[in-house]
Amino acid sequence: MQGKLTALVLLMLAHCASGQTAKIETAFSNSLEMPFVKVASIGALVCRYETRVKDYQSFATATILEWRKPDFPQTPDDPAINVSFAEAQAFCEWLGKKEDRKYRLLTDQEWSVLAGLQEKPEIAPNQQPPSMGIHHWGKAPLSKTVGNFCDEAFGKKYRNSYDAKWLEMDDGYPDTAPVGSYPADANGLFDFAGNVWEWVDGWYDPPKNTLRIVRGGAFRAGSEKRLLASFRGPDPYNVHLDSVGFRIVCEK
Ligand SMILES: [Ca+2]
Ligand SMILES: [Ca+2]
Repeated sequence: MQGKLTALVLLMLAHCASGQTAKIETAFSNSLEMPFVKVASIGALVCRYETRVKDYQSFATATILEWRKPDFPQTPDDPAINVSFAEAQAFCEWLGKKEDRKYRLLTDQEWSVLAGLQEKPEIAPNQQPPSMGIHHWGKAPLSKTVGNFCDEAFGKKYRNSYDAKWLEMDDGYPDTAPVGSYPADANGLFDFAGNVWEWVDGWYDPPKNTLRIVRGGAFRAGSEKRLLASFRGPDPYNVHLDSVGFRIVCEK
């Protein structure tokens, strides 16, 4: 019953958020009650949420993984952060074994398709041209409802301790927000733009293949360059950052 209610609420939220009559249904919820939606453009089931603290805690507890908490408070529904690329992959493997399903991260190319970019896949991620006019949330102007970015709420809290340019608007959250605090995008995905950067599968710098990729912007992202949908954050596979989490895909 609770699962049905959750699906109904998500459907209503997606409906209200889009302002359109497009029907976005949660295809299924897994054993951690992570809701997935079928996204036709990439032929996959994509989790509507960034992986949450409570999801990742289940993995950390089961595998006795040491997991460093951030310097700011988070609810169980906030996105899991301080998770490396390797650990995000390990979460997918653990969950897949537990449920006899196949989970993985989105690929860098899939992310671009979901962001509405028409990139040439033969061009390396670090050579892709900037998507001028297309931001993580699309072509609409920046507003406080497009997602959780580096805004005045961030500025008020970190003004003396963090050297960043913040946006002249207040989205209400200085650091991470509980997933689903902002409207879903046209695919039914929450926080695809902002909140936390998300690890994607692929190499930033082929053929050297030394760095992994994060996409989508985060509560620490405020510069014009980092708000473009084409922007990739290059990071080592084993780094732990308090603005980086991940989103998973289910293949079966
Ligand atoms: Ca914010
Ligand atoms: Ca995100």
